[in-house]
Amino acid sequence: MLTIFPGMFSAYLQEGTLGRAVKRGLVDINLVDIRDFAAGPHKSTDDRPYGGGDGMVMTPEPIYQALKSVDRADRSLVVLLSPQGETFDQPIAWELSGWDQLIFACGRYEGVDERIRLACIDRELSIGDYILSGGELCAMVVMDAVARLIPGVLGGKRSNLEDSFEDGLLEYPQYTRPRVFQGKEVPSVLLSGDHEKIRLWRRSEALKRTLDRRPDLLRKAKLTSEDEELLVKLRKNM
Ligand code: 4FV
Repeated sequence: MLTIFPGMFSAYLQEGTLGRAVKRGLVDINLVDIRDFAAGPHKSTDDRPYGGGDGMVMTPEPIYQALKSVDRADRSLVVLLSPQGETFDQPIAWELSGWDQLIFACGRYEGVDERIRLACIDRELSIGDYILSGGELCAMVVMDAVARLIPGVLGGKRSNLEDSFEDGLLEYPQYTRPRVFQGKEVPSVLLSGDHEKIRLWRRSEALKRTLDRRPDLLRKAKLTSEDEELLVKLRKNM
């Protein structure tokens, strides 16, 4: 992580899936403070934009020197998080999980000097069409999605292959104890022990939910002939 706020990552790297992955040595996180590479008494990392206008721009030199300070693995990719980037999604998470090293450049202010983009950045990613105050949260989002795909990070048998978007569909509804909550029962099929019936119900629910909420995903999803049959029934009952 190349950032002027390394402290933003500390707590996140202690907790949960990623914290465990770091403790188990499955993922190695290196926080590089760009300000350590800034010159001058104030170690400033930003300046006014040429051509005028509001806000400040991150100066290229400190970012460049911070990047140069990183020991590069053979298969290493430099990622800039910015609203101008490609929209991040699960297929991109899989792609990124295939690299040995990901170096995230976290912008602040109005963004980074364009020459950093041209000189140092391999991939530019956006986490969505809205403006945040910095790239750090975006880097955490991408890092979290990628880390889950690293073998062993999700621990033992738990596979991420059932997650939403893995096969392009939204995930089916999940239930756990108690059997009755506020008068609402768990669908009986889930209590039947009939694994084939449960598998079919879950697939149908995933297709229904995707059809209702994200029909755009259905066009891209890998659907089986069984899925197509289920969709015919679902569309009939809509
Ligand atoms: C952003 C996004 C994002 C823009 C200016 C940081 C901010 C500030 N990055 N997806 N959405 N970045 O809003 O990736 O420097």
